[in-house]
Amino acid sequence: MKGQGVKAMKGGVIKDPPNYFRHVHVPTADEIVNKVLKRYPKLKPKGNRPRDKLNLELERLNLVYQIILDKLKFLDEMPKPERLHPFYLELASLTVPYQKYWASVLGLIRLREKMREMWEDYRALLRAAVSLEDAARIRREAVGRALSMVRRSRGALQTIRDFKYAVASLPSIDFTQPRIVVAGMPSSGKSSFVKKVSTADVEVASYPFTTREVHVGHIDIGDFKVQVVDTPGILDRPWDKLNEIERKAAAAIRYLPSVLLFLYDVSPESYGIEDQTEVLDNVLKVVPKDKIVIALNKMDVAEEGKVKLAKEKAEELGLPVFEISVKTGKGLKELLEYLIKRSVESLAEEGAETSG
Ligand SMILES: Nc1nc2c(ncn2[C@@H]2O[C@H](COP(=O)(O)OP(=O)(O)O)[C@@H](O)[C@H]2O)c(=O)[nH]1
Ligand SMILES: [Mg+2]
Repeated sequence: MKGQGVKAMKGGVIKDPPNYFRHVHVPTADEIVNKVLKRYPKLKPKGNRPRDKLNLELERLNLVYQIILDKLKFLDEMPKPERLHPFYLELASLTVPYQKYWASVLGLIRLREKMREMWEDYRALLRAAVSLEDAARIRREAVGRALSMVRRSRGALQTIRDFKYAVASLPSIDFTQPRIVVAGMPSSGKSSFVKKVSTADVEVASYPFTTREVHVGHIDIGDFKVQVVDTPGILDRPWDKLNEIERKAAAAIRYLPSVLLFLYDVSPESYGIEDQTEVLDNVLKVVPKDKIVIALNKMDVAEEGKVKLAKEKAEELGLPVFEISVKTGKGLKELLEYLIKRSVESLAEEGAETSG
């Protein structure tokens, strides 16, 4: 080993894996082969002397190996799984198991090393060639072997590409900063809440296996940048109606919240409180109870009976309850202060756990 390829294994936790992966280009095998086949025939001898023709063979050899090794440079940017938060590993693994991703990276790093050695060997052979025919034969063999190695890497490259796209399509979450996750039935006011309390632009991302958009907002408060994350179409369906993959995707939500806000919609048009409580039960399946906070939303048009039922449920569970209206702003300040305080405390506890 010449110390190359080791770079990929170094480095700390990657803060924004989707963004990181979006900016690395992972070529397909065809892309590499086609680039070689396109550039390689364009080389012409500098003159007509036998020496020029011999040089041409050397240049051809070098060009082919340079193109391939250059295309494989991305390997140095591929993070080992330990550098990705389990939230990303678990979700991306629903597309490509992260072990398979990493095995492919390591396999290609070994192949690249082998290729460098081959390049050196063939260069030496070419310099020692006894005739032009001999040189051409060596060059053909060197190029043929290199290209067939690339073709055999098709699967490994595709695996890495699939993993890359799987991570790149996930929402950007900074796990070193507090996260407030918002759950509740459709139309309970989740997106409205995220938009209302966020100071900066709200980013739109996708969450796997739902067609709906996830909104991620931010609240800057001195030392911290609190993230507010919407969860549409994930925990709001009955658990037994989810397929296995959706269930795993829903379970990965457990990594997200420093604190989870569950919204009850208490307006006349809302779903029944019992149906909404089923969604809360789903939340309780994946998120620890001590991270959950309840708010009754749409108090500006509240239906008394619903308020009573929802409050009873929260009290029965021993969870904190707030009464708010995202529309008028009523109760939002108190709730937000509480959520921020709790999320910062919870982050400190996470830190204590991971640093032992
Ligand atoms: N009256 C009233 N309407 C609200 C309130 N909060 C949200 N809404 C409305 O409820 C509807 C659904 O809100 P939305 O944020 O899209 O819910 P989501 O499906 O949980 O993301 C929208 O028409 C909102 O304007 C509220 O406090 N009072
Ligand atoms: Mg929404």
